[in-house]
Amino acid sequence: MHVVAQQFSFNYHLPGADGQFGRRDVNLVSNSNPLGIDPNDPAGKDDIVTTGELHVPVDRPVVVELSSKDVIHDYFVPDMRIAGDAIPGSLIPIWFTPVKTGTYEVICAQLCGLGHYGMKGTLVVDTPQDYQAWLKERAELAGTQAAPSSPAPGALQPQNKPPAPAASASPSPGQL
Ligand SMILES: [Cu+2]
Repeated sequence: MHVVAQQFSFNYHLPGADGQFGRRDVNLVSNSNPLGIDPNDPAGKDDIVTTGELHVPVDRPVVVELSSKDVIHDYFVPDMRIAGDAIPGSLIPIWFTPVKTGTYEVICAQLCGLGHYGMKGTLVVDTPQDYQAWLKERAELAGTQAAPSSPAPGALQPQNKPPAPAASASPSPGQL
């Protein structure tokens, strides 16, 4: 998945049933399209975009590509000792395998601005069944709404090149 940080939230982008991420273009970024997903790219039709709470299945490796739309943030899951900087213009791969179901706090671990204190999220580690149910629910939500329901800050001014699709991301086991 892609984790795209911004002042002051984490956006999540999952490839959907086809396993392919839709093309992203910084010129398409808007309040209703926080990741700039190209509506004309068939690969993006079933993509899942969400913010605030992310679900992952237990006992399966999760590969994340971190990036940022503005300043340097850091995706940090203290309970799992997982952290990685999200840097504008860079794609930072991290991976982890959650081994215990439950709800875990996500925080930003870089002092990224006035709203830094509120830049929190939730990572829910599901059983495989619960994860499938969550995916289905997100897909249904995406299908019934014209746009993802994630509020974006008014001062959003992306200045950096859009991140490329994650096809070639290969995490190294030593990198946490
Ligand atoms: Cu931050």
